[in-house]
Amino acid sequence: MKVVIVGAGALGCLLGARLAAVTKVYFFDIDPQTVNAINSSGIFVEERDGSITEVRNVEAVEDHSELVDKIDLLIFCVKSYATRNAAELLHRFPALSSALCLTLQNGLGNYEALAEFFDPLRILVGSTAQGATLIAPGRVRHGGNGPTYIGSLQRGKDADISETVRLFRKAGLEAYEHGDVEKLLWEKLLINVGINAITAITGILNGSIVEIPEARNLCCEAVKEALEVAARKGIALPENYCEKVLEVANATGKNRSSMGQDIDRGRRTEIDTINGAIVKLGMELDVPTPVNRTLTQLVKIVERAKKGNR
Ligand code: KPL
Repeated sequence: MKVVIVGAGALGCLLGARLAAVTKVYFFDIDPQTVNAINSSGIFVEERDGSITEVRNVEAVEDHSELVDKIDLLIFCVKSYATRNAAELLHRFPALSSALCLTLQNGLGNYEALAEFFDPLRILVGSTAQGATLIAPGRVRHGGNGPTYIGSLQRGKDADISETVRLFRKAGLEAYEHGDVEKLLWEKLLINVGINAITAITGILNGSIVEIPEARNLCCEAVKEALEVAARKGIALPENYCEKVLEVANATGKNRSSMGQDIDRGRRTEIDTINGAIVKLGMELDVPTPVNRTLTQLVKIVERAKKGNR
């Protein structure tokens, strides 16, 4: 199975490094510095015990036409705002057009963006709790192991799902099939709704969400609104989901959320597909979402201010 990791960020590098032990892995990234770093030195993973795993047998391309091998699986790890552009670019290329696509990204709308260009029957949806932080292009710190769940929004995809799960497991990644990926996406979304914006705006680590009472309350208010939107959409989630979000904040306590890291680096955030997506859906479904609206606006202010400083 030949795999292309679309987006050599933190998660992309980690997954690519693990999968390269059992299959041919290419990286597709639009950043020339990243592509050069991977092609000249490979991927470095700083493991949790302090050791370094060096992975040399990978190739990176900046231009999809450099991919001549027929590709079996595209794993989308780009930021959610870049999914549509990446899919538009990649689907035209014959080596990729019949590949299976798997999105493991944060936020809502990734499946829909992929389905504009790829056959919806070839798209798998998943969520991973692998923790990773990008230290430099091609260099990643492994923050923690966690399960990856993979499923489909279409019926009859069991063979593709189990083959992909098998590939992950062969590479030493804990992976499972999931029968209700819409619920899975919402569960991940709620975690990001409750943690990411607050940590991004305030500069705190994930664990402080649990420790600081005001942060904890705000997190639960944002999650409560998102639960109301989910319920109006017919997605049943436990009412006390904030407890689960707080557990994740605690378990990833020493980490800065991905949105926090984006803000720290002066990069665009995924706010529009996380809290912003709740606001948009809330408007469509007539559910008030003032907390998520304020968090979205505050992230945008900080994002602009930080970009302006660069
Ligand atoms: O998914 C995450 C993110 O930062 O995007 C969490 C789970 C909040 C871990 O940081």
